[in-house]
Amino acid sequence: MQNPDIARLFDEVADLLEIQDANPFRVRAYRNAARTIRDYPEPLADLVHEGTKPLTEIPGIGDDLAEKITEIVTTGELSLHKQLAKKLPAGLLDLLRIPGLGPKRVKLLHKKLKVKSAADLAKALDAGKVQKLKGFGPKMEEKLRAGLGQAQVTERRMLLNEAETQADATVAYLEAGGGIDRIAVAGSYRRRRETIGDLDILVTADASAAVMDRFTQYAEVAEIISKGDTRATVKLRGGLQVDLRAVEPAAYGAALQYFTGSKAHNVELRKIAQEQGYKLNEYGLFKGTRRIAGRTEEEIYAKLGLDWMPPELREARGEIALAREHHLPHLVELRDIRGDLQMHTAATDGKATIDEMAHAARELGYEYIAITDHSKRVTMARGLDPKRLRAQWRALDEWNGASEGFTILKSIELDILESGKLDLPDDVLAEADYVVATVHYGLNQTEKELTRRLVGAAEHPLVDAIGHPTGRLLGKREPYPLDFEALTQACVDTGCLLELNGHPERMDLPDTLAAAARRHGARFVLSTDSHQPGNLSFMKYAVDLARRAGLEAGDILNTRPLAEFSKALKRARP
Ligand code: DGT
Ligand code: CA
Ligand code: CA
Ligand code: ZN
Repeated sequence: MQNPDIARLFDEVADLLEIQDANPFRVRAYRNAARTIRDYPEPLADLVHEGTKPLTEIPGIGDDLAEKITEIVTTGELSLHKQLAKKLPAGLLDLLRIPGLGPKRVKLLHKKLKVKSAADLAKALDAGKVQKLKGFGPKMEEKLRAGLGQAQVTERRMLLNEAETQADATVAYLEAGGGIDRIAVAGSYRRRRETIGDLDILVTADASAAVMDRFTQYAEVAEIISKGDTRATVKLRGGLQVDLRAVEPAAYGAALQYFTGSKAHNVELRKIAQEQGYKLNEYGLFKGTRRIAGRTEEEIYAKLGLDWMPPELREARGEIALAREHHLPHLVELRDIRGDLQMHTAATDGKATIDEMAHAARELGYEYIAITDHSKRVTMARGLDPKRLRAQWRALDEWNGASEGFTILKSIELDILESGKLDLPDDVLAEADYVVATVHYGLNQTEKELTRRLVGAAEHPLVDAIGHPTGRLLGKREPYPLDFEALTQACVDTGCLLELNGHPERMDLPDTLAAAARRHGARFVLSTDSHQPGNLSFMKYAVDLARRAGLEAGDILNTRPLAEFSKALKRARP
């Protein structure tokens, strides 16, 4: 059991409890535990098996949760989860995957309309019953209709960081068996999409049948879907499907290219090959029946007159034309990043102290960070009022005075209120080093209202950046309605930055919007929205996102040394 699998079980327990009207504190305890476990840097299964450190030393994990984690790791199941699930119709949990439906609404649909499945919900919608329920209305009805369609066509996708945990563990397991020459995870995973449908693993091996045997014996496998001598497909316990293919070394590059995709990129590429009198498939590039390339991706692209393209760009969004003209962008890399511009501490909804966050950031080689706790409107997180914020800033002045070679910027995640006003007065904002403004409330306003709020914030002289600009939460909440072009224009005009938030649940801005903003001349910052030191490693996902958007280091302000970064901020403009 990997950490994400344990976390998912706890999340589902929280959902089940909430649908069954359990004590809200109990629900919260499971949700918090799920989050902690998902972000925990070491596999909990190792802790359980090796017994080096008691689980209860993990913040937020008491005796009861520790016992449940041990049960999950040792038996692969959680009896509480089973008991709770037994009390409800099986289809009810599926409803939670529909955007807009949380446990509260699912509970109402179940109680009032006897909805037990997606099919029931579709019927209730058609009968016009749903919009009469309290808290639903015609707008929600429309959203559910759209969500229902989506949920039916697209199966559940896994967040990139969870898929990465599974990919790393699976590859390590396969390699430990020996006999593998080359191994790569291709597909959307290699393209670093923010969600992953399934994993596509390629190997070269002398005895491929033995590799397939080992693969299907992997302890994390819940179901073997198919198995042959050169190919097998399994489903892991967490629900993720994994394809494993063995190929000959002479075709490895061709297979890697083909299975990396995207499909749209491959279709374009195959057309180019045909135009030049070649045939391209997963076995190689062929002239008649003779294979003229296939060992590496580079030689295939080169034979077609193209530069090698980073997988992140292979979405048929113009990268092939750029590769032909030798004009591919020089994509930003993780090592270009010198600071992290969004994180929370225990002063609001984070888990660690300023010192712990700073220490961890320093270990990563950063030169600076911004502490961006919430402002007061976010009461759920005990957001900071001017008095508490100024006290924090005094502490930061002291910290900075006592340290060398590392700076903590005085900052705030400033709420843009429903009215469009900012949550803190200008005299406070003027004392900050960096301000990132975000929207958390009034998300059901119209596009016009939301656009006015965000554009207004971008135009404010003391707002340096717009954080998680679309507000999407992957698999949970759709972006709010927004005229993104108007926001981009305001950012370009005023020098306001757009944040690429690399928290795996956000990945916001989405890559296509970030690419569009770049074409308009916008500038960006990368951040993790960390709530504990372990989250700071999410920066790699922010970089993934930036690369998919075609961003270079020069487009991103926190690739610059502190003095240059600060000078380039809007607030430094004369
Ligand atoms: P996913 O798994 O939904 O996150 O996305 P992918 O891109 O990993 O898609 P997947 O697993 O269905 O297929 C892996 C790659 O194999 C895909 O990116 C391109 C290639 N591929 C699959 N089907 C086709 C096809 O019909 N035509 C072409 N040209 N390539 C295909
Ligand atoms: Ca895939
Ligand atoms: Ca696949
Ligand atoms: Zn936020």
